[in-house]
Amino acid sequence: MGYRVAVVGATGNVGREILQILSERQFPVDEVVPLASERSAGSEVSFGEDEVLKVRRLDTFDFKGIDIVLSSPGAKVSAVFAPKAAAAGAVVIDNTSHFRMDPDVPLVVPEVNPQAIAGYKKKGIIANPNCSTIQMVVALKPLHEVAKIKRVVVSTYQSVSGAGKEGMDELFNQTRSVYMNQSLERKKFTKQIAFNVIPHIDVFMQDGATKEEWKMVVETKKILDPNIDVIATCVRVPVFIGHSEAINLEFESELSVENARAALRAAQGVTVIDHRADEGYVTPHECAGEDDVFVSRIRKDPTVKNGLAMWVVADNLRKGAALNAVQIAEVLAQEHLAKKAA
Ligand code: 11C
Repeated sequence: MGYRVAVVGATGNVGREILQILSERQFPVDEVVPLASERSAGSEVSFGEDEVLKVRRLDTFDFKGIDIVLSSPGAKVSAVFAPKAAAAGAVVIDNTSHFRMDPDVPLVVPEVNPQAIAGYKKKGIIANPNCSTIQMVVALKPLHEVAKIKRVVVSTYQSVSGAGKEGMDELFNQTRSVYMNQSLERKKFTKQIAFNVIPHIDVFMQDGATKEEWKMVVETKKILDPNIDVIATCVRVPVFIGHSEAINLEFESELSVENARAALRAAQGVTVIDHRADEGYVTPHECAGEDDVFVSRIRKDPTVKNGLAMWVVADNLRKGAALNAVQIAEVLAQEHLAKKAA
């Protein structure tokens, strides 16, 4: 016997990827229900190679009988429907920022803190972290285990798909307009994104950081270790899929480049491609469609005691969102809802 799974935000970038990954990984489903706003209801989405599912309305849907909800609408939508779905008996794995810092909601990356999943019982909700945090903590965890990390300085190079389908359309349309000598339309981003970079993702906070940067700080502390200090600069770049991060680490004790590479090579969900030669590193273009977090350019940071620098890329729609959510559902199904496993 399998599970009845609802996918909320099924027509968005992440929702479509969730449907694809559920099918690819043969998650044991009896039924999959795609849900979205009234505007998208009635449209069709693909599930696997040859199934087409009709999208239903989220606002009037009755979650009774649904076991797991994989959710990726806007944060305001999650705030309203997730507690209702949980009250009806479903476990909600929510991809929005709304519940992440709630102490009664676990924030989970299965390679890093799978034990936290048990906390779902408090509210029936598990939060999926922000994409830029997920790929970073997957790469930090194996290093933190061998030589405690004290401080992280990270600069991100985030693709436009993090801003949804409209973000991808804006990059495409602006690029075309530049080549056609037409005026550029700007809706989603605060500045021109074609042939540019924008050091501004999400809203500004009081201290001058953006909310995206704040998320990387507080989410890393919640998932990995509250004692790690993090400073982030998050930048939008004209790349369609794949977030990149230049990370500088300061450890409590010395960690050689060789031992760091060995720890990362042994870690689940990490691929090390690190040759000091042309093409001996991974770019976002190459990681699109891949599941792993890729680590390259591992080297000493001689400007601090016990420092290392590295380059980390991952597909933000897969490991940064949909895949991480499905992996949480897999652990939930195998270890917590086991009575219903096929
Ligand atoms: C971006 N990281 O690239 C964001 C998207 O808190 O889940 C995901 C926002 C979030 O724009």
